[in-house]
Amino acid sequence: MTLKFTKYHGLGNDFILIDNLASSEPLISPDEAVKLCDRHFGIGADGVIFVLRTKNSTDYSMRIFNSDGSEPEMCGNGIRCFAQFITELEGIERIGKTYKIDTLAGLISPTIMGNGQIKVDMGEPQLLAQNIPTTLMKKDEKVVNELLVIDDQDYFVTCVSMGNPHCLVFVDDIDSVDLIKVGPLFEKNNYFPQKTNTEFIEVISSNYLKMKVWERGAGITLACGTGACATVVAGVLNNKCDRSTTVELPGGCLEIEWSEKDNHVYMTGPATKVFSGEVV
Ligand code: ZDP
Repeated sequence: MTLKFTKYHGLGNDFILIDNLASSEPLISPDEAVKLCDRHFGIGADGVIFVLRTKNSTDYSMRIFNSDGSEPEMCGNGIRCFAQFITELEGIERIGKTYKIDTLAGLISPTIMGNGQIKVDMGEPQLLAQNIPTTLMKKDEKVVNELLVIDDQDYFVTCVSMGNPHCLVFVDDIDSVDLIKVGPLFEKNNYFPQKTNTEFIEVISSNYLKMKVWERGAGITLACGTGACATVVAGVLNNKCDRSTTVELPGGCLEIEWSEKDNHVYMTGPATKVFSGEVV
């Protein structure tokens, strides 16, 4: 089978986008996605994203496979790439247009802002332990600045779900965090039954945070959109930042706002096309 694809990235978090509109099920299996994501034997990406025919009143449906073949509920950088890719498939400039996208985390609405920028209504963050999910606290309690001991070291963590699980850790100096060593210990920790994405955050000022991420199912990536949203939610819960804050990731900056009005998190950032091609 030959498969047409387009490569996009959102701040260096890179994805293989597949026009899957002919069907409501992904054209390739998770195992095939792992091969395509391989940076030496495949195209190379942090994940594969499918633009699918929707089964409900939304405009399109999105599914994602991580580079290890697991399937996350949502992907923040991915949905910006998804929205930009749709305008390419539709062949029309769509500045100002808001799409309704069906994801495993529910309805997500990206708006095309022009200049390659996309603003996404990421919905409401979930804070109760059972919805992260984590067993660090009782089911109906929030996890804000709680002690988690990993490899004999104390970490104070806050947990937020943006559809997918995030464990947020504020540290004095993110450069001192050995992500390759500690990332997997958080990801596969028993307190997180669905595993977890983990973000280490340094507060630069009340509206500027620096973050680096170990992603569930993908490892170190240059950016994580859902993670940046979860970072600002955790920052507000811990009185460390404003509701409207810039998050600097290794691949660049995202503007995040946790709205007081509707409790939704809004993320603004770029989506960039790299190339398109065909794989055999
Ligand atoms: O939750 C997970 O398993 C993540 N690896 C999904 C991907 C998240 C992403 N980095 C984002 O930008 O939200 C794409």
